[in-house]
Amino acid sequence: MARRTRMRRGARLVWTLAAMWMAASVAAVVFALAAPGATTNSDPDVLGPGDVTVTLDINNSRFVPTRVVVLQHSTVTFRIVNHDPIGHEFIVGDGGVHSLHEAGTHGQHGTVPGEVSVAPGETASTTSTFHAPGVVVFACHLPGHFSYGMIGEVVVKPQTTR
Ligand SMILES: [Cu+2]
Repeated sequence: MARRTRMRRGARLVWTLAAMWMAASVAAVVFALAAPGATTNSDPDVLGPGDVTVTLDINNSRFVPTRVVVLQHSTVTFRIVNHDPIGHEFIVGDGGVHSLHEAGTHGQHGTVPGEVSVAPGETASTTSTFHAPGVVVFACHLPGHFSYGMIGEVVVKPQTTR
């Protein structure tokens, strides 16, 4: 009986410490957001940081726009609106991803983040997170579409501090 009480006290201590640690973490995050040096984005043409949504239209086998600019560490949901009477796909990723899809015979996309098929006249969405600054290409790799010019870029800008 006494032993069980002791164990309960021990468990309570662990929970108290956990609660104190979480409270300290929240305080640290709030401080970081408010402190000078916090990430800001004053450029209306640059999306992010955080979760953002971008709508890309497909007209006559072209993406519109062909350029999206985001701050690094942004998670972008691409909403792809296919206005064409034929199917397309949206694939965003590094060179290896595009080589694979350009050479391969993949069918429908939709399970891998950053890859989605879009049926004629339909809208589809996929989400991808961009951490490293640089340029990440998006494209459609249905036969002939890439070489026709169904390509665009996500420009990932480094986060700056004020
Ligand atoms: Cu296409």
